[in-house]
Amino acid sequence: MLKTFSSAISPLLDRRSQGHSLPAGLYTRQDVFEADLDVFFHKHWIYVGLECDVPEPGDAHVIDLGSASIILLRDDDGRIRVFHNVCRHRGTRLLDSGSSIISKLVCPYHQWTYELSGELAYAPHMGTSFDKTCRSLKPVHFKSIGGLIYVCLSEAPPEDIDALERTMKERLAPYDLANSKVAFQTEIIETGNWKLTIENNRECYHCSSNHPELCVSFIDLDFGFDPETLNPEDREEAEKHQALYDERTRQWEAQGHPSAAVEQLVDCATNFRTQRLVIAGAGESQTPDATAASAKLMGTMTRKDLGDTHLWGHNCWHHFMGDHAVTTLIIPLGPDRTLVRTKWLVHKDAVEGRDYDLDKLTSVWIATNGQDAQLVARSHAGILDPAYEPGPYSPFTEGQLDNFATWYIDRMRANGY
Ligand code: 3BY
Ligand code: FES
Ligand code: FE
Repeated sequence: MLKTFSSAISPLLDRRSQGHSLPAGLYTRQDVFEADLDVFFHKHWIYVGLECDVPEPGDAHVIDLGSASIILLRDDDGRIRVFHNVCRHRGTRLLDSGSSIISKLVCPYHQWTYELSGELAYAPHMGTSFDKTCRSLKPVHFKSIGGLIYVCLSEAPPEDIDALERTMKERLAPYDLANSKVAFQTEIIETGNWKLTIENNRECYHCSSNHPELCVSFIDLDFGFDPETLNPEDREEAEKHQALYDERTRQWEAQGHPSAAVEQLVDCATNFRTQRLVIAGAGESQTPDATAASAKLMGTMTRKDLGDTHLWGHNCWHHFMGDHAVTTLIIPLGPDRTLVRTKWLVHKDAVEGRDYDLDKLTSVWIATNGQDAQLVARSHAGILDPAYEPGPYSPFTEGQLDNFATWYIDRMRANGY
């Protein structure tokens, strides 16, 4: 059945009230989903994968982004390239979604054949006057930021990715992500809107009652910071955490490890935040007992006690620790369907069974992702109910959700909605 909408998107944006979750339609409507894909996944910088997804020349990795599809590959000279997955003859998709190994890019339709540099090498039956040079694959704007691949499908990508690049190049260098390997990866399809997935990730209000495994190693800094309603025990706990953060951050910074928070949250196109987080308990890693899962540390790291370099953007969150990293990206598939792709990285020479135990490495975030998927589904289901009305964010633990909603509305406006 054809669905029509009585109102355009703009009145819904108008209805957003500061400090509150979004009007239902912004989470649930098909036209908003399509606008979101266009604005936030085609016109903004998004994180799509890693240099180490394509470690060798000829490795290719296709990422579908709504109606668009891109190919991340390593060319014969070892350089990373990103192309639109669209044949320059009649537009056919060149490669299927996922990873493959190729020596050339051959279109299955009429065999137009491209070098890994994107140049068209072979186009049968096009005549002698046909100029192949203007039919190379279309490149996609991309940046490798310390081994994380960010792309922007727009012709004029936002320039304020610079702040992210500057900050993270330095912070990520010791992890040498380009020389890590993907030890494990999962894909979950959450039955909820992508903005609920992001909102869920930006608060830990829900952590203590939903994430027993994560809470062993994760200290929520926002925990109960409401001075009026905190009972003395919680207040003491909160003050202890704050003191711990202050002390560790000062020590790490003094030792040359950038740790203080850097963020670009509102009044910007590229939304990110990073901070070196303190790991609880044994203090080494997000594992069941907070000790390192991999005996071989990441990159040039020599210490396991440098906490968790946390980074998030509007379609991703990452945790970089001494022994491993966990990196997650999301791609909206529908108003109520969101792909959540998580990768666990270890040093490229780390050997499973010898240097690390896969279950110890992955179990905390496998459990956490499963719990979050259920929360997002429940949240979306409730928002579909006619009884839903936008509710108030906690000023103490949900400030980042308010920032995200504000940024979302601003960026929709900036893009003509
Ligand atoms: O950003 C994260 O990964 C954490 C874990 C749970 C909620 N969030 C603050
Ligand atoms: Fe690709 Fe014809 S569409 S060769
Ligand atoms: Fe969670």
